[in-house]
Amino acid sequence: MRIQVINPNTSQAMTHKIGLAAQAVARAGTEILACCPEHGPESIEGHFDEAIAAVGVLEEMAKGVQQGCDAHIIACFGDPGLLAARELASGPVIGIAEAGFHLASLVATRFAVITTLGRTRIIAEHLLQRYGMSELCTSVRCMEIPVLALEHCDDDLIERIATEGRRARDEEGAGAIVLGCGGMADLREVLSERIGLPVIEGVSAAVKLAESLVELGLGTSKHGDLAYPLGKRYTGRFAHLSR
Ligand code: 5HY
Repeated sequence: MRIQVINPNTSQAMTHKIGLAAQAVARAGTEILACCPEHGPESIEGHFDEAIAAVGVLEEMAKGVQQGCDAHIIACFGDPGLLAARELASGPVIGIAEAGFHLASLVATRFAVITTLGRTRIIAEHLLQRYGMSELCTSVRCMEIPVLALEHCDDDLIERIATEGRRARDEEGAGAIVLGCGGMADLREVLSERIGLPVIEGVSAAVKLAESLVELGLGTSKHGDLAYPLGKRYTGRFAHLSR
C-alpha cells in the first residue's frame, strides 16, 4: 500500500525526519510518500500558521489522491485541515494528534501531552475536547521551545523533555506520554527509556492506524459531511481546485 505523509510546515529537514520515522515502522509492503507544501509557514506555532498551512495540506492531499495513495497522514500536532482533507479523500486521513491520543488511551487510563510553545497549548486542548479525550489527559506540558529547535535536538533538550515526562508521571499519575509535535518523530524510543512510560509519537501511531484501516477495507465515509466537496468554481489562485 502507499501512504502519503504530509508535513504541513515547509521545513524540508523536518519532512525528511518525519518520512524516516514513518518508514521505520511501516510494514515491508508499505510505501511512504513524505511531502510538504511548496508554500506556507516553515513551522506552525499558532492559529494563524495553522490556517495558512491548512491550504497547503489540502493541495498536497489533492496530489496524493491523484497519485493513488491508499491513506493520508497530516503530520502536525494541530491536525490542520483534517476534516476538509477527509472530504477530498476516499482512503483514511489521520492526524497525528488524534492518532496519539487514541493509542495512549489504549495503554493508560491517563496520559500527558508534551509539546513546544505555551501559546499552542490551547490548540492541543481544543483537539482533546473535539476527540472526547479531555478527561484522559492530565496536562498539556509546554517546553517553550520553537518547533524548528527540534531539527537539531541535542541531549540537553532530550533530557529536558524527559524531565517533563517524569514530572507528569510522578506529580499527576500520567501512565503514558503523547509527544505533541511532528518534529519529535525521532524521539519515541529514547524518551520512553528515560521516562519509564509508554511514549506515543503521532507519526508512527498514525502509520500503524492507517495500515490497519486500509487492511480492514475502511476508508473515509463519503456520506454526509465528508462526502466529496460540492462542484463549484474556485477563482484566482485557487482556480486549480475547481471541480
Ligand atoms: C507540528 N507545529 O507538529 C506542530 C507542533 C506544535 O510545525 N509541526 C509544527 O508545536 O505546534
